[in-house]
Amino acid sequence: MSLTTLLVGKHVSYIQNLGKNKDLAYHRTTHLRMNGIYWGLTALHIMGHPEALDRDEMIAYVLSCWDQEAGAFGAHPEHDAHLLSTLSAIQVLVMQDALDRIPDLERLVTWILSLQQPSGVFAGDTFGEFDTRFTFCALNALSLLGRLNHLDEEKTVDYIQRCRNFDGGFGAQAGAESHAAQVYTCLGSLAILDRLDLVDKSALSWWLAERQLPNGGLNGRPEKLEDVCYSFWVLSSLAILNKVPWIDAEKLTAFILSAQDPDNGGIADRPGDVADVFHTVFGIAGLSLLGYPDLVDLDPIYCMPAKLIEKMGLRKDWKA
Ligand code: GRG
Ligand code: ZN
Repeated sequence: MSLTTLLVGKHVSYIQNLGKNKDLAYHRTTHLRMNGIYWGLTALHIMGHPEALDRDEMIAYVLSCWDQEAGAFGAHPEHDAHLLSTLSAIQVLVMQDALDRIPDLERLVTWILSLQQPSGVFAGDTFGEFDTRFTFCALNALSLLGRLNHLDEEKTVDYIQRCRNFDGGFGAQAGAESHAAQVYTCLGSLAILDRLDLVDKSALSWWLAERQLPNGGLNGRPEKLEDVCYSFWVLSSLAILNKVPWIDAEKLTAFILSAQDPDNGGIADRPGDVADVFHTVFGIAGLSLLGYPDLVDLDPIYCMPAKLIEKMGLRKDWKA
């Protein structure tokens, strides 16, 4: 079957059904539950159906994941707090216009700041694994909470600069190879801090444009397979650099649409694979950044509706 349009109705019911089928996979993914809610809700927002999931139930779930000992959010009730789930919880509360429901904002800000290491990078939790992903989560969260002014900006920027490679890209840690998802987290972090002057824009734009393969899909680094989620990691980075036209939009659109499940909805990493909510949101996000008809505009840094980010006074000037 040739898939040439976005099956909005199918994807909305796919997301609505995610929490209903409590099978083995559901129970094995508790550590991703909060992220999953953010991914599902964001996809619904982009498709213009933000109310397809119950608001009160969602807010109650987020609050049930508050880790009283840490003062931040876990992925599931009784789980330890983590930056990944904390950012998702904050993003969900922003999209539900319920930021004021955070149990203790001051403790939350203190917890996020406490994860910064002497080098400037952030750890994901108190166990100490560090990565530029977590730096981005911390900056994004502090920015949404209006508390960026508490951050040691110089130290943060220093570490991100140490992750910049000869090809213009960025890796997960200083010395690690460039990877498109880490490019997004480093570029997004620098964009939030208004420090895009530190980026080799020409080298990085070329590296990102070279991620497109003859089948239209994008990969995350040289010699790797195409994958729908890079439609977001690569395109959002190009959007931050004002270079989306460097990708062949028609071919990428066709690739994303071909990875849809025409029966049950959802989008997979590539055609023929099983759909999941992660690839569903990042496929739809990619289509929004490509200007696909009738989708809500997405902010490429925050991966939330542009209008919402604008209303919070956080939208950057893309013409700059
Ligand atoms: C607000 C959108 C948003 C995100 C929050 C958590 C986070 C910040 C970003 C995650 C970035 C990241 C590292 C995503 C993983 C992407 C991915 C497909 C990794 C797989 O890497 P490999 O090496 O796969 O297994 P390849 O494609 O290289 O074979
Ligand atoms: Zn993927």
